[in-house]
Amino acid sequence: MEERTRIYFASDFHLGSPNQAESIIREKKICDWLSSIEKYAKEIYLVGDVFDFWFEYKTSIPKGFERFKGKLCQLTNDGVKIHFFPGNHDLWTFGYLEKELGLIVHRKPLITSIDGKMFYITHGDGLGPGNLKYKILKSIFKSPIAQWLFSKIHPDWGIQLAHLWSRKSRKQGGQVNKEKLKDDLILYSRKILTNTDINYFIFGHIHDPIDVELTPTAKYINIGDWITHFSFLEFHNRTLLFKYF
Ligand SMILES: [Mn+2]
Repeated sequence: MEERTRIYFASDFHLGSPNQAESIIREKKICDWLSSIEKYAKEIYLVGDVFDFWFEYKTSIPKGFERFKGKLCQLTNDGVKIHFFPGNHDLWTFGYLEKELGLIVHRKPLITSIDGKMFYITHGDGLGPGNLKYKILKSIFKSPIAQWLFSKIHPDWGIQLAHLWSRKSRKQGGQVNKEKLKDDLILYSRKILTNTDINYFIFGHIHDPIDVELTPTAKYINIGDWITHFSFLEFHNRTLLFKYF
């Protein structure tokens, strides 16, 4: 068997959206993808919005995603390191994914060296200049008091409320200018480059596979999504490639 040496990046599965019947088709496809890479994968980075909504109550979690979670458990049992970056849809994880699934959860952007290349990895929401309204909203979402209050709403109501909210913001989000989001993230990346050597900035969030050369040694990358693109990145022999499943 070939040694597990390759690194993978994927984001924006949005499991659960738009409904169980459609989501489960994507979920099976994601599991097939994971099966196809498992003999090569040393580490897998899931860069946000894996779940369209996720909230860990003290004694329960949302229904669903059993195949996917089982697949992750099988991989982590086998020693594959799986990194999970909360996105703007699934930031309410409080230890269950670490404890039960063996994931490594990064609540802040990760700067890491892989095979001598420097990576900067994060979901990418609320970064860069402007977007004050969203930044305020996010600070509420991240506030322990707001999270505690939400956890006291019965899950049948709370989860329904979250789905309503998500649908509403998606309708508005349809008009969110992806070019503007991209430009903000590029500005953000360039600012980091002024004092840190990074070879690859890896973001999710925008849902399109994007690859921009910032300098001869630094690239800005959006991984894409698993709603329309089924895109992922493979890092192998010090080379990073876009791939499609
Ligand atoms: Mn997303």
